[in-house]
Amino acid sequence: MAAELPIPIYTSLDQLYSDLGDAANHAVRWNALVEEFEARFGRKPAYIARAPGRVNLIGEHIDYALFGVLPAAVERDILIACAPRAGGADLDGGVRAQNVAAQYTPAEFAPARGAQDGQWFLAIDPKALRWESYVKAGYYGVLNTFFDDPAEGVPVPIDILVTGTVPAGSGLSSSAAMVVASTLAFLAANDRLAGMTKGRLVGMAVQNEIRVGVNSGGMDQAASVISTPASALHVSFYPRLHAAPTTLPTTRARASFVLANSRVTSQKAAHARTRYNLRVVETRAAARVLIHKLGLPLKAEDERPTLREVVGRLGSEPDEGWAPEDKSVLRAALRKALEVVDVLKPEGEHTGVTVETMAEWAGMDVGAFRRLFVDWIDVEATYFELYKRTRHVFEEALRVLAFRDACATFAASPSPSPAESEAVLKELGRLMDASMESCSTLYECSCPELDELTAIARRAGAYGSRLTGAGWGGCTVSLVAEAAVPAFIETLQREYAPYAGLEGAALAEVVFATKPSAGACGE
Ligand code: NG1
Repeated sequence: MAAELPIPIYTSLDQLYSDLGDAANHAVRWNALVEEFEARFGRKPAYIARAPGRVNLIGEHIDYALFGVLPAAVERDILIACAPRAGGADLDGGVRAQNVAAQYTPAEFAPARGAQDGQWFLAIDPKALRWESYVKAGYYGVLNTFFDDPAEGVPVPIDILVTGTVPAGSGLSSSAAMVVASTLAFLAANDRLAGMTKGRLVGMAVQNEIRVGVNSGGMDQAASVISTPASALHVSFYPRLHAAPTTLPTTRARASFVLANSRVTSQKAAHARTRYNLRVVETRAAARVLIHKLGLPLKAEDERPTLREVVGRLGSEPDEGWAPEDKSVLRAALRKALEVVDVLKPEGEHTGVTVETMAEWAGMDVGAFRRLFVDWIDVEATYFELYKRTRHVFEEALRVLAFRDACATFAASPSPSPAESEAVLKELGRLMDASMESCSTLYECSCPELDELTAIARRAGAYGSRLTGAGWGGCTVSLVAEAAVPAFIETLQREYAPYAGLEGAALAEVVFATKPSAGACGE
């Protein structure tokens, strides 16, 4: 299966970009990076790591509840050129990190072992996030995996130069692309790439992105590492990482996914306490409450279950999990879960509940509940929206299954008629719209600009339009008939106020059709 394949290593760009047909354009960027590296560090890079950003087609904010999602890698990517540096013992593992973009100032750092615990340490301040924090997050994975035992030696000193085309804070996951590319660069420079599977790289990247202050699920890292051209990737996480390419109907039904940047930067890390991480806590607390209220088995007193596990227990899932391809059992259990989700609705006016109510509902004492859920990651809220978040998660998980089914049925048709093409696009569009509505009203991860941009997209003829990624800013993704793309972009330009005056390359920077692309690799 896809996650068990090794990381591809290419010796020429045609091998990587052949499917995309534009190796030549990319060659200019890669060559410029090599020259810049030489100019700055006085020698050629030994290796270039590449990791793409991703667009999530459907399945928002359900990866950390361990439900399957459907992202695709985009062509925009992060490249990291690197080379080990000859040096003395004082340079052990030292890093000179530079970024081609001038606003990201150079950094030098070296990992150190804690005097008490002997654990590797690199300073990352999640509150004042700097670009090299993502480089450090990738480095942590390599240090802890390959240099844990002092007998394994020390990492080499290294110079790295980063460049990228994934806009930061746009919901296209530049952060995961940075962490994945950085992990790859440190693996390569330390000669530890041999035998590394894609699944293992995903695991390392997910664990270490948490160091940057966001308790993310594994969707972005999986999409960045495992994706294949022209497909979306169905990624599921329970009971283990599983990834299956899903053929999209866009080529045969002549449609495109168009990305549009709202130009509101999604401050995911800065607002994690009241947004992203709070959602993680709300879904975990809801899972624990459901287990108690529905009389389902609890594995340990201090268990912090996920909503996916609740659904499994409700459907009597075996320990080894349901077969990932058997969607009918999961679908049935999700429907059953939706029938009982009302137990999370409080009486009275407020839709949310306090810590005291959650503790009571979970059959726990307030102190223990607070320690387990509220003090676990730094979050801030008076009311926790268990009902709304849980309803979104269960319904969105069902929408992902329906989206996959529609893609699979269409892919199985040997020569689809125009009516079949229209029908599948309408169905996917309907699911995308429903997902947007739910993100906006139940999950509350949209913002006025994203609501407006998706409404304009629908008026401009999109089959469906939704925010992609964490939300609170960033990009939308719309499904649009191929022939209608130019007119669609024009309408967005005319009607969405933040695009006023944009044309040519400046407009193409914020609105563009995307082709699903290949995952992380090295050259
Ligand atoms: P973005 O903000 O687009 O990178 C984040 C999480 C995902 C997922 C989505 C919401 C990170 C690295 N990624 O995506 O795991 O939870 O939000 O679906 O934090």
